[in-house]
Amino acid sequence: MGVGGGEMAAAAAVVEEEGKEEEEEEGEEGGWGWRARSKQPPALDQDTFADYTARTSFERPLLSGVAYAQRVMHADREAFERQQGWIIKTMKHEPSPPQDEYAPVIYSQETVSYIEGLDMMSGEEDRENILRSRATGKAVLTRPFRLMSNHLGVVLTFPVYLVDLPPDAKVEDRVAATAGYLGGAFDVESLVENLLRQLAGNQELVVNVYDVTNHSNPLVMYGSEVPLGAPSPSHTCMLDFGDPFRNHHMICRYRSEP
Ligand code: WA2
Repeated sequence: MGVGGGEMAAAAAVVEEEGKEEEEEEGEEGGWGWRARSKQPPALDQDTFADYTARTSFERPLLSGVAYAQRVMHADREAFERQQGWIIKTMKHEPSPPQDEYAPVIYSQETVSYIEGLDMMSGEEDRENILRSRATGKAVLTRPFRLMSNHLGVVLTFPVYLVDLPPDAKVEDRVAATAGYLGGAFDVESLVENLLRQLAGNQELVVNVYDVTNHSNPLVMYGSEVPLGAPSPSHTCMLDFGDPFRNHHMICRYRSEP
């Protein structure tokens, strides 16, 4: 079951498609960096992002919403805040204390507009994901954690670079070329609950989702802690959220008679 790869490919298409049409006449550099920097007025703004992501959300039915966070160095913070007209806040909604760098959300799909203006590096799981995505150039997934929606879920992060990098680019070159981060959340708790609500006789079904990246320490992503080797007949299937370094599976069974 491929729930992830296509999801983010579709999210990444937000970046790609913006670049495509004018790539021929404007030169080599692809992606969104050159466009965001070279257009006056900028080609991308919150309304364009919200409109495009809303129109393409059917491509990412499992993501609760996508957003773009910009990489801002501390030296550039004041100018950034003046230009935006707001102050970078932490994920606890407090003004951000000084940091080496920040990742404030500047564009968001309306479904996750509550993360607008927040420094996504102020949350441990989001921060680790941001650092890993820009160091590898790949889409990366967090471990399960409580999202700002207050539901258990995971976040998929995709780095955006200012220039095209070769696949074997050094980590420090990747970091230096980083423009920002495109990402979205899988709100697994509400996904499974909505699914179960639609199933006839949902009272009889028990669903558990685990992050089994470390097989000896499965992390609960949905459902209560129950032994993995279930006694009653069950069906197990793998889930693919788009990060090949993380493994997940889902176990479905009928609730055994008391
Ligand atoms: N998106 C939605 N809800 C969240 C969340 C998140 N992160 N983190 C906690 N709750 C803009 O990786 C960059 C999305 C973070 C991207």
